Amino acid sequence: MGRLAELRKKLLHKKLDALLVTKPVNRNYLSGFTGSTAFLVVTLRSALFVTDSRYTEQAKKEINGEFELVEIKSTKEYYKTIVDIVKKDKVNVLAIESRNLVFSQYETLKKYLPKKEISGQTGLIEELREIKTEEELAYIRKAVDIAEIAFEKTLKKIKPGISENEIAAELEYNMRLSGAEGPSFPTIVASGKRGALPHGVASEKKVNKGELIVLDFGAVYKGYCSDLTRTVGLGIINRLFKNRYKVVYGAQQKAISSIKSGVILSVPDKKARNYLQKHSMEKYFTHGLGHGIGMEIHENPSINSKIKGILKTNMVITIEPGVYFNGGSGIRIENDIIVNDKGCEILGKDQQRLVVL
Ligand SMILES: [Mn+2]
Repeated sequence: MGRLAELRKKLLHKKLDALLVTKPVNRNYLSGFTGSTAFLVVTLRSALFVTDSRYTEQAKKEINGEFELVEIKSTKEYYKTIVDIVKKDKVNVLAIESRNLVFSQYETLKKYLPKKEISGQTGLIEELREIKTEEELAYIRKAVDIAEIAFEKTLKKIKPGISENEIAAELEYNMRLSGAEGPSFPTIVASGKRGALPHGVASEKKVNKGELIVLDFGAVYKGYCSDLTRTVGLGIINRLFKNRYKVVYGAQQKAISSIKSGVILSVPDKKARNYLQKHSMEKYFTHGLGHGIGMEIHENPSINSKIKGILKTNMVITIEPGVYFNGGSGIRIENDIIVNDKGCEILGKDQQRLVVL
């Protein structure tokens, strides 16, 4: 079944007559359009792709044939297009993406459609996006490969006295050279004590001998993200750090070995947490184990101990246990995982050995 048909099935099931799509990645997912300004109206019968003259040519090339292209010249026409299709297709309940419609737009919609129900929805298209097609999986695998190649190149440049910012710049430059459209998010390089900040974006701090360096980075390829975290040592690394690293790796492996289609979503997080607990490190693991990746760097499903639902074939998730010692150091190891019927496919290199530069 095509994406539009899947969405209509959901609309019917929820007794919604139409959906106004305003979230850019969802618009791209359904229509194929990669530009920055457009919206979709999907009713049970019609599918409109609405944009202005700046994007008409691009849309003609990109959007799939199920959509009718409508060019508008003003904001007023934006609302008129919606009102017209609501009338034509006898829409009573118009769903909106409540996290992606500005309040003033909602108020204007209400004004134009006083007798219609406007239903705020979240996750309609996001739920479809949880399960990837073979094509999407291929893009994600490539996005991981690009990030790995760039990381290997960057390792050669890491020396005492260079700054975290320089390392991040090198890594992002290398990802671009290896075929990335850009980084999936601002690269994290957190060395020494800064490693205790789980999301310590790169700073002016210089890296020193004896420190662990946490690098969290990813590439975008054909609109799909990768997300990897590597912890490396510089100079001589003390036994305490090495032992902690082993425990984090062990926790990652415990979690990964539990992954299989049909498994309850909260299981991998619990496995990792139990393993850390055995080594008295559980209290230093202060975030969820992972998250879905795809067109967005964080998408469904979340992977934590409270989440409901099950793992399904062709979901793509990160597994990233981390421990953070305030005033000390941080260690995180992250790989990307494709769920399948037999278990899973691990993307990115195995991190058993702590790389010491
Ligand atoms: Mn991540």
